[in-house]
Amino acid sequence: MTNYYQKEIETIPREELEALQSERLVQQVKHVYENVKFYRDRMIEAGVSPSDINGIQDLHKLPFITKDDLKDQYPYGLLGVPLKDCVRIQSTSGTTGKRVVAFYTQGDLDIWDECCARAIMAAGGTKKDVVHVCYGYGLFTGGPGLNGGSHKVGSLTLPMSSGNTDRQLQFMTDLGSTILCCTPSYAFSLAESIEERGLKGKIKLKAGIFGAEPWTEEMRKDIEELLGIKAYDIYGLTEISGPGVAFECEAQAGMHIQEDHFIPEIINPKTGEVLPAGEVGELVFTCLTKKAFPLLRYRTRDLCKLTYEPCKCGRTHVRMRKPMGRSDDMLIVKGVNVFPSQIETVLINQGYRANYQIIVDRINNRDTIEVHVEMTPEMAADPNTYKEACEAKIAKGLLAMLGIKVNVKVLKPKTITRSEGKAKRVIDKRNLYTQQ
Ligand code: DLL
Repeated sequence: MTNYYQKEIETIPREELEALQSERLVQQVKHVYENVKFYRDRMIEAGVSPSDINGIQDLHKLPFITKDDLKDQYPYGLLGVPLKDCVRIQSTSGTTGKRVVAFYTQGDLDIWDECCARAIMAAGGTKKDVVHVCYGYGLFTGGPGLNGGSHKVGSLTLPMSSGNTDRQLQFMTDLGSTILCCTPSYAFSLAESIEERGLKGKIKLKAGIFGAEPWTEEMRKDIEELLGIKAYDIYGLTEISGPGVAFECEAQAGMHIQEDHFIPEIINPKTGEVLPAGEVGELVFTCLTKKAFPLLRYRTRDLCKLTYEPCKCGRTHVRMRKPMGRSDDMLIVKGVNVFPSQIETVLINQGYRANYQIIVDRINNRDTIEVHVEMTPEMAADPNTYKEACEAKIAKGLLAMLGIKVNVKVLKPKTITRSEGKAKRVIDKRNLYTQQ
């Protein structure tokens, strides 16, 4: 039996859903035009006024907003309400130059929690469950999002945060956790530890809600088998709220986008043209109900496709398939967003030149990241240069910049192959995205 948190809205006939979206869009456009100078200026520039937006059929008239706009408007330029009405911020993982700070009113948090509650119930969650949340807590949205969702469902919530495997396993076995929420890589790592310690008979897990990074069907199978659970995918991004923008139901055939709150579009990333359903392109979101940080036509850079085919679970909301790649150069390593430009900044600041390579792999379902960089000829000629000390210093700089541990290899000058065209800086051996 399908388990819903808000059955009426989750299974609403599409015609009614579209009418609701139209009504909300008209209100939202008015809200941002009146309260956010950035939107007003952009709309005037594009020759659109709120009276031109009479429903979702007019969405395409609005200009796009990009991550660069968020950077330019940092920190308060996109606020839709007075700061005194905001109660929380969250921020993107491990970045400095590209940091996004998102604001929430209490109402925004309630909606976000409801979105996560829908995801938990779609994974079979009830009041009787023990929801073990080991996404990071703090600025990252994973922990707070699933935590809030679990409270709404009424489940017992374990706010574990990430790391400290011994403690995770102790609580999991002692308190009988039934639903595990974390990145798929951490789920795999926990599964391995459970096996190694012979704890499989002691765990009561039945489901997992895994997201925040790309993962394959093969990895899903491995985790399901090792833990004896059903593994559900969950998608979201800080800019739009956090986890729960879309979630998988028991059909495991794409993630339902919560269309009463977010309108998705798929566009050609080069031209901005809106593409018909079923075509692969960049995913764009318009927030219909968020008040503090209301993004309209936000370009996510995630490539994917949508299907409006009815789903077996009875939910009518459109489904997105797993993201199939990025239209920018962002990597997600160990669940953390990493831009090659950040790595370059650390290297250049420490006196290296841009002769470097980033090698990312997933070995035994665990991400690894290695940076190879050449010494400058001056460093190589200096008898006081110690390779190991240089490597340690770079690794420290990268840890501070990215928040993750990176293996560093400092090489002799001229050892990294020079390219004749664009330099191939990133070698991602993971094959995380399937292209069909
Ligand atoms: O990762 C929010 C989140 C937390 C989602 C917990 C799910 C679970 P950001 O750090 O802002 O937010 O990163 C957002 O992560 O644009 C995608 O590229 C990627 N991503 C998120 N979920 C998935 C997923 C959180 N299920 C960026 N599959 C997004 C593939 C995902 N990629």
